[in-house]
Amino acid sequence: MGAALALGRRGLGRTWPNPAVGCVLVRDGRILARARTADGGRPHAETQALTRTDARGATAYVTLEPCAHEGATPSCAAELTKAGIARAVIACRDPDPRTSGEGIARLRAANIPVTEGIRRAEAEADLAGYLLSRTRGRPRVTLKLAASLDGRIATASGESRWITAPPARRLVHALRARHDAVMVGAGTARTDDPLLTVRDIGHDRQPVRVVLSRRLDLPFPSALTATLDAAPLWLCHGPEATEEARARWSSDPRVHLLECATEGRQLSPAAVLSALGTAGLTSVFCEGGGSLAASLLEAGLVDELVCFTAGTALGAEGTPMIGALGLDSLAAAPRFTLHETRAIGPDVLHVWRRLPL
Ligand code: AOF
Ligand code: ZN
Repeated sequence: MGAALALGRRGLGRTWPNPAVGCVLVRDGRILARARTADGGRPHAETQALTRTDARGATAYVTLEPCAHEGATPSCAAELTKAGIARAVIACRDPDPRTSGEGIARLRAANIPVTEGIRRAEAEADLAGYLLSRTRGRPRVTLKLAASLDGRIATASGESRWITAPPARRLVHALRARHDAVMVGAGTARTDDPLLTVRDIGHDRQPVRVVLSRRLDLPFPSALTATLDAAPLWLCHGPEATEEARARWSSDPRVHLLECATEGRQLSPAAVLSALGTAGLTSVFCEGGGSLAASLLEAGLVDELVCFTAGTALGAEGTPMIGALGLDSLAAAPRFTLHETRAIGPDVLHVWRRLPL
């Protein structure tokens, strides 16, 4: 199951809207075949592993319950049965209403013994994005913050690039690659003119780039529009976006517009995430700015915080990494538990998670 989990993890950011599942077929203590869900979500892990070996009498280790629904191709539960496996070991159940226990029931009905729950916590952590999108209709949200040791992301003059060193920036690219999408607010898109692509780590698949702009008044052209062939661009806007702005952006088929409800003077973070979930995203890596970070935190929509801290101080006049939260008591403050601490070159990484995942 460890091998299946490791394999599944390699599919993160590549299989949406489907989960990144890993499957290992074993007989007499030897691995016969292994596979993960293919890029784009099909074929499924089990189907692929089965094409690589004669699995008669084998034990199938799968990180997610095999699917039970028949479509253009038979279900994985049916494929495993047909292949003559002797036993199945499953880490966690699939909440997809078409499967949800039915995959396991079908295997058992075919007299295949099933053991479930092996390394469940790890599988649920790896598949958290998919599980959340199925159970709550929204992608998992990772909020990345990179700041000085006094929590500032820019000087008073607005200088903000390169607070952290190259090793942290490389890790950020690896993290982008493991998510289905990278997301920023309009302010960041305007002031930083970012690319939001994965670069310099030998990666071949780009996450979707999501920009929130209530009025759809983003600068044009920009680094984002110059790189539309490299990675898709999805713009979340409010009902107040003018016809002219909508027409300008929707004239390019590589740009996808999503209209979302507004809440006061900004887009509703819950509405944005629900639109992104409906569009198939299972995980989003949010890279700022401070006001988007604040509105996600305020709405209780941050599942993981990835904080890079650099050994520098920018002072009270610098821009804080999180905007106003409007808290009136400490008890109302969002709380996270520490998951990981690591030195990254000269910087420090803290990963915080909201419990339960
Ligand atoms: C598996 N193995 O590797 C994956 C599964 O649109 P479809 O037909 O591909 O079905 C999508 C559903 O398949 C998805 O919601 C989830 O229930 C399951 N994903 N199942 O047996 C896999 N990726
Ligand atoms: Zn399947």
